[in-house]
Amino acid sequence: MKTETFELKLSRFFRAPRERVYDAFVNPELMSAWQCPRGMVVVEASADERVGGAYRVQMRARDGTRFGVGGQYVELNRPARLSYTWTWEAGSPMPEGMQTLIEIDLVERDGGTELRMLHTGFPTAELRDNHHHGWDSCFNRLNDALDPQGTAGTLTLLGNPISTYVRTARMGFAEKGVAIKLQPVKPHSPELLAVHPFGRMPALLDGETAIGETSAILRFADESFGYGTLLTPGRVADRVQCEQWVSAVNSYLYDTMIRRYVLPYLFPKGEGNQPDRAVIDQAVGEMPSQLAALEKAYTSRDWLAGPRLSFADLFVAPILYAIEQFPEGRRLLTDMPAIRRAQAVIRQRPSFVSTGPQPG
Ligand SMILES: N[C@@H](CCC(=O)N[C@@H](CS)C(=O)NCC(=O)O)C(=O)O
Repeated sequence: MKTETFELKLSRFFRAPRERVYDAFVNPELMSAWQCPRGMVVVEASADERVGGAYRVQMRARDGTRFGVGGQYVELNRPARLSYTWTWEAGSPMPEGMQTLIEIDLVERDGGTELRMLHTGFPTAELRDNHHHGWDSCFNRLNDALDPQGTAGTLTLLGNPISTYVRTARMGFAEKGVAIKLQPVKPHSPELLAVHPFGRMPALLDGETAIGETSAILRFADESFGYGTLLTPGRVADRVQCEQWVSAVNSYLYDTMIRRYVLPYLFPKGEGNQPDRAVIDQAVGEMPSQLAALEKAYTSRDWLAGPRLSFADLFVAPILYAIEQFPEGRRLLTDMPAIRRAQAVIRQRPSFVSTGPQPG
């Protein structure tokens, strides 16, 4: 009796010639650049480019676990088509010895290449879906490697550059040295709602993968790129501090200092289109105790959580900059020497300089 199997069909456009896309499946150096999902690295790739020849990819997760996958080339028709078997090795999260087949067609289109993949032979729909997520992430990496725009060809951040949360996310990518495209959108606009279910900014698109909420976007940036420069503190105590400040921004600091202080100045809704004084005055009344907590945290060093920059500083710096643009915020900060010292340091960083709000 023939048992049912499941198949996966994917297609993806790359701004690269067919030969180059074809090489991505047979050239070990290029295979190393993309044949594992984001957050992992390929530690070894080999390929014997002939029909019946073997290829193998070994990848490593952040916790050090290694997974191997490999198979044989079944058909090699450069640069239009190739097919190969795909089998996970022992120790991988997929069933060992499960043999599937991958067929790739490469079609020239719009000055680039459309890749069509058919991956067949999955024993369950769940395994097919796991591979779908995996391939989406791998193709994002392939795009990073092939697209003349690099990562900016794949990563689009949706949001208004004036938003402090958008600046936090942009600073995170800049700190990681990862180029992104910024797509200006309005809160709750259809384009934003299509990516972020609550219509808030920023939201990120990595190819077809959507991510909302600034801390999730920073987590994605931190763990997917640049292993050498983590924005998450290494020590548990510092990680806890970091999370404490991120939560404080999301729960109180943004609400007081931006939503009820800066925004009423920027988008006046009071009588005669003037800033609503009652709203502003109430927020100003809450600011000294919040700033005092930050002043205390910055007293012994320039960073909020541990010996170097972390998510926490990326969340806080754009807010402090924003309140300083208005009279009460500027006045309150004159009494906060530790905050001013620490802000002077972070404001020197290219990530801060390159993400400043546009004049007007
Ligand atoms: N918790 C969200 C908050 C994002 C947020 O509130 N962004 C503001 C812009 S700075 C926004 O979209 N505001 C629109 C609104 O409040 O409806 C995050 O961390 O990303």
